[in-house]
Amino acid sequence: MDQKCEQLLRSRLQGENYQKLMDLPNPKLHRFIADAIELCDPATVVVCTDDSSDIAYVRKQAVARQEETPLTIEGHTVHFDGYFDQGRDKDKTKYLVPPGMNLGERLNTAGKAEGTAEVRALLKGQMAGREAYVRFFCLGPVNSAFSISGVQITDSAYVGHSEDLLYRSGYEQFKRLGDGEDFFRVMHSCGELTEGNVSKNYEDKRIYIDLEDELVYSVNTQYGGNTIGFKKLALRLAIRKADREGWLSEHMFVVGIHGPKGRKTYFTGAFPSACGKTSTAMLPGESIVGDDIAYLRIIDGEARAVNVESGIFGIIQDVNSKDDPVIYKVLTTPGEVIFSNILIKDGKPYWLGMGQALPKDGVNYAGQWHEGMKGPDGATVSAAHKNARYTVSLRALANVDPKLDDPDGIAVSGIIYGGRDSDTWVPVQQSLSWDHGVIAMGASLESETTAATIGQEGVRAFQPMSNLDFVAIPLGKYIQNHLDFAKGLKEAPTIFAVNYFLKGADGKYLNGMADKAVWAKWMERRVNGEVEAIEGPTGWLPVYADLKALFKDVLKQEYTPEQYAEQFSIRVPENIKKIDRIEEIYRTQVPDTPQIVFDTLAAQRKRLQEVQAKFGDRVHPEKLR
Ligand code: SPV
Ligand code: MN
Repeated sequence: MDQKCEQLLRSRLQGENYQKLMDLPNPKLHRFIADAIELCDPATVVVCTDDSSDIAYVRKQAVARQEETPLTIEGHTVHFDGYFDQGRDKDKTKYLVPPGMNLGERLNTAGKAEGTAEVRALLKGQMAGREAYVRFFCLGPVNSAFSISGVQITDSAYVGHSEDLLYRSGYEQFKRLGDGEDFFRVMHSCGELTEGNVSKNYEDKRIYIDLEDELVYSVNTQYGGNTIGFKKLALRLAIRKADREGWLSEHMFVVGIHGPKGRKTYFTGAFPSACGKTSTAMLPGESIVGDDIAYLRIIDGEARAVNVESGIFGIIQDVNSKDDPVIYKVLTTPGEVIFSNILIKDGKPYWLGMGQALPKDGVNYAGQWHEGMKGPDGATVSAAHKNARYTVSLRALANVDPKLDDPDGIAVSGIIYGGRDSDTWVPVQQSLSWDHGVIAMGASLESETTAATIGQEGVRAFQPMSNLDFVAIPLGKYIQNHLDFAKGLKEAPTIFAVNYFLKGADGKYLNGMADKAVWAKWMERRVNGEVEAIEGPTGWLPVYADLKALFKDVLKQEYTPEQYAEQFSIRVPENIKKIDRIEEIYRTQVPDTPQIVFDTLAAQRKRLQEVQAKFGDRVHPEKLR
């Protein structure tokens, strides 16, 4: 360590905090912490190990500093983000790219030198008078081929507390790293706070990701998706690392679906935010490994996946005792839960779609709230924000999978792609091959926008692999990596596409929320060769009799031939239009698109045109037999 760095750390870190940092003999780490202290100027710095007393300290500070307020139920707290800080801010999130790095036009970038100067100027002195926390985490299970070490310095105890619920502690992992330089770094400050303890200068919010140095800067924001460094910020870094090293870093859940005779089959699934991802990962009766981010590697010729995280930062809207009994129980019984941006009245949390009437006043993300109140932007403020969330450890869930921390992960049998699509895809179908699944399902995914990101909702948007927001390499290369992944496998996982949001001519959803459990069981049977399917132009389709039996078995419901016909008839013009849209995007905006993408889409268009010529615009699967 150079002398200046050494002196700075010695003078700014007191007693055991200095020792804890020095016990990690890593010059790059020391330089990072010294730089952050010098730049942001915190009053004190607390270095946290994996020790439960350090973790408890951060949790207590979150309350002491009023970043969180305790609720009536023991262990529950609420945190509020600012009115204009309620989702991931795509406009304010940029990749810092050095000269010569070309990421294509779709990504939001800034020159590394200018961007770094800009964000560092905003961070300057921002921790003054405040305590900062140095936190070590391990992405993926510790001590495994998947593990990536990460360090974050933040002046938010809420962020630190959230990370304790969401990630595996990584101080000991850093010890194993020795003086290795292969780790992610995150520097975060909430910036100046208002009296209500929210980031005041939200217009100067910046989330800048230095891809070359694997370093993230975040300032003037508190919302988890912008500040919890090891969620989407590290995902972007991991996608690049995976590209270099030949594995996949995905916006995917991992779930074990139970089949007959005690069988368990693992699936990963990529859905854009707020499109049923967490609720699929948490299906009653199934086993959850993770709900948001997965790393996939080839180990001994097998596709293996781990949950990068060990907790859930989940959307709370529509969580109710009937549809989501497992998480509902966690949210209503003692244990560690951080609620964010919900409504509070008399120490009790309320959220939209919780299955009971909401109070007409209380405290929410706009402050003291009453029904009909207008926010600072003139819009009517809803009781709770649509992107209100809960943060819990997966270990609190009754159905957490025993392989959560397995260093070898789980064997992936199926991969599911799903988006919010009101008019095109059938509720569930299986791809014709790995390449077809990657291209016509994953790379062709579209989804209507939601409140998880700031901006207009309900707009159909291109969302390849549900990972577009985070893909930090040229998109064509990212797709090629998926195509190549199967080449290293003895047997590729089966790819499926689901659509929970299909609507009928009357504009009403054709499926209930619970139906996804049936599609999951069908996919499990299919992977294990236990149900037949009908080969259609867009993929293999379920046979009515199998779904009827599964509806009865899983949901104790009748499933009529009319429902099947409406849900599973191929909507030919819509599917052709979709191909036109997707092809146009790849042709005009993704210069490095592999040729096989165009070939696969063209073949699908041809198949669609052929069935259209024979059977018309709506084609019942039975006609295809
Ligand atoms: C998502 O929006 O996809 C999330 C939450 O999982 S965030 O941390 O905001 O990314
Ligand atoms: Mn997500």
